[in-house]
Amino acid sequence: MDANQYIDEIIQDVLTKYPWQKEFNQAALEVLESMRLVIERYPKYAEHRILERLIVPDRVVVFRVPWQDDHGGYQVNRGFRVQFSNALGPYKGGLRLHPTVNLSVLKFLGFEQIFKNSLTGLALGGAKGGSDFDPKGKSDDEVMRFCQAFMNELFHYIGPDTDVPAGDIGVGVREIGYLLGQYKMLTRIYAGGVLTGKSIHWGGSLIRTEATGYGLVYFVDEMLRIRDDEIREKQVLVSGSGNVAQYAIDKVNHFGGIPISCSDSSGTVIDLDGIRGEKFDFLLDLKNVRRGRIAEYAERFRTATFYPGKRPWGLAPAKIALPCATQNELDLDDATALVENGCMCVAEGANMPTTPEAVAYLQGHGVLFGPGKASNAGGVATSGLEMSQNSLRLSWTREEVDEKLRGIMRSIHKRCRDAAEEFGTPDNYVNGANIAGFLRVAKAMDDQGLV
Ligand code: NDP
Ligand code: 2IT
Repeated sequence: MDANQYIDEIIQDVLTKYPWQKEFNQAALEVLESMRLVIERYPKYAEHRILERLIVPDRVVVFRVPWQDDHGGYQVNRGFRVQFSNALGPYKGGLRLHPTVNLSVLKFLGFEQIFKNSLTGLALGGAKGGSDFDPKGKSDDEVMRFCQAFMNELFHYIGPDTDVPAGDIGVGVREIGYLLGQYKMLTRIYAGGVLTGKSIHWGGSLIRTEATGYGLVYFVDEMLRIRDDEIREKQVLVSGSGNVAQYAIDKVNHFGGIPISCSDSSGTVIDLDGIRGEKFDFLLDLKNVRRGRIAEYAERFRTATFYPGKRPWGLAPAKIALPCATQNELDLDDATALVENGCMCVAEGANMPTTPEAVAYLQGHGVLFGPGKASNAGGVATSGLEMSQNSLRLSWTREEVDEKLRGIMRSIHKRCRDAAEEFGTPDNYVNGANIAGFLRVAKAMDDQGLV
């Protein structure tokens, strides 16, 4: 068995089958490249066609979502759920509401979720879903009617032991509330464990809201320890200003670092004085309550400057960069600017925010690079902890959940480093995450026969 030839053939097959699924192909190719090392050592996984099976979702559900706007107008969106793999546990992964959502985006997210969930060490399969609905500018009532219409179809396919959706871009506690309400109406069952990211007042877990951002910074802390370094007093560039960005900023402050940027799709705010205290509270209120634009931050605080249409990466020097908005938001030019400005660590809060060329450049210049499927796994890991609490009918304290989250991030970091080292590419967290994530899933698939 020539491992390289075998992988080349699978890559060719993926590329010719779905040339238009750019995001999925990008995510699949990255994993397949890491698999060259694995197949050489485990030819049995090639004989058993584990990779060919893993790149095809178990199933994809596509449906119509009809809803009524506040003016009585009829609206229609597309709804999706990609159930990728349940080798390790029930399908698990978020729902994204954004106009750019399509099958390619959700397949990339569902595929990465398999490896991410495997890395957590919990019993979670991989899935993703969502809609091309745009929540921007919609009233609460419109969002509610949309969520109800979305659940009218989705409820057939989910359940606490079947498939457990959660939040992602455009989906937070408000949307999860409307979704659970409709699930209850349709099934007459209070199955709290069917969704995670619930309000802490009715079945949610403490720390789930904070978990992705906190986990990301715990992961960065582990990476820096390898070089006998720490976050304290380092300037940190953060993109995005949603759930992940907010709590990454919060945790950077806890560690004594200086978060100096945040952004949204209209531009970037740089605040060299640090986004903290009253300014951090303003950010939370602006984005979570008033749902306003980030430019307002710079109108309110004189320490800040707003750069319309710009991403953060070249705007100010920083040792650490945390992309926390969306896919492919940090390209080769951005990576070059980061390195020129002395950046030594990039960790992904978003899913696949760094383009492949940028990843190669950063790794080639000695920058510690944490891929999202490892560094942002704290969110789904805490979703797993929410499911455990729902099954136990108990709630753990903030401290208990936070401690478990930190322990999980530590062990993910160790799994990545150990696998990277064992397979001959030390310090390469991309290979480490792909290989460690894959080996657990592959063993489960093999144990469970040809299905
Ligand atoms: P939110 O909806 O809370 O925030 C998204 C942020 O990213 C907003 O600031 C938004 O700006 C910006 N953004 C979204 N799309 C674009 C775009 N196309 N171009 C520029 N900016 C954009 O989402 P989350 O914080 O939950 O998610 C952010 C990232 O983290 C995503 O990649 C998600 O998949 C990933 N992630 C989320 C987890 C979670 O638990 N929520 C867990 C792990 C990963 P604007 O408001 O202007 O659109
Ligand atoms: O990308 C992700 O890991 C998430 N959006 C969180 C998924 C989850 O089930 O908590």
